[in-house]
Amino acid sequence: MLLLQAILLLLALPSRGQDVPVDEPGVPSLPPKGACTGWIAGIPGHPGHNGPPGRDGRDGTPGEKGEKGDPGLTGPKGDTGEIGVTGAEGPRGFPGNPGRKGEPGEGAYVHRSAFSVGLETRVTISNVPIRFTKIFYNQQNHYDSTTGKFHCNIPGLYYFSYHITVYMKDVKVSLFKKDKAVLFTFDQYQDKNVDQASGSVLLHLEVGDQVWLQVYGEGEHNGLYADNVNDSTFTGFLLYHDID
Ligand SMILES: *[C@@H]1O[C@H](CO)[C@@H](O)[C@H](O)[C@H]1NC(C)=O
Ligand SMILES: [Ca+2]
Ligand SMILES: [Ca+2]
Repeated sequence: MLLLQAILLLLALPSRGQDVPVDEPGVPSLPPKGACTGWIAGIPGHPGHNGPPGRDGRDGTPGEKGEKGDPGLTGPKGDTGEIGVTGAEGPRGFPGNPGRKGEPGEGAYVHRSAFSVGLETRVTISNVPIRFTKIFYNQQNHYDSTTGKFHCNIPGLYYFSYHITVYMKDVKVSLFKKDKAVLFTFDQYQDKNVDQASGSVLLHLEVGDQVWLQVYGEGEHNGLYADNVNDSTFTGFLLYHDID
């Protein structure tokens, strides 16, 4: 645009020179009009060359502040912070549901020990174990019918009882544990009568302990009796086994 204005200015300069002739050396003045009627206009000259570029202009005033730019991209994730202070203990929770029923215990069989036996004949000998040979129950064979003794195989608390029919003679009977009488029963026989002598006890036994009945004392106190319809019995069983 500036270049085009410069060209137009150069083209306009000669016409002004025609209106105001200036006498300058080297520039021929035009002849006055009318003096030369035969004057013919010459061929227009060529446009002059472009002048040298002008000096740089002064710096313009700063423009208005631009609009705020778009937010930048999200930066990388920061480092993990330090562990905070432990909080206060929470309130107690509700009780849980009842658990499932447990499996049957494994020791049901090994902790069984029981016997129940009876007399089959009169007892004639004192101070020896009474042999009960009528077997009501002796599944574990912890009672030995050949000796009349119970053998402890499972340590624990045992219950023993006896019910003796008394006939013809008095009865003094005791329950022995490890060669020592621990329970005594006495019944006096009355003529033409049948009596019963009985006793029961709880004893703690260790493995190997033996328990039996025996007529004790001096004299004839062996009136223990049994027949088909009058029994004399001896019973024992494990109540609680010891827990290791
Ligand atoms: C045994 O008991 C019966 C009753 O059941 C009786 O008749 C009998 O006389 C008793 N035995 C003895 C020796 O008394
Ligand atoms: Ca009596
Ligand atoms: Ca009686």
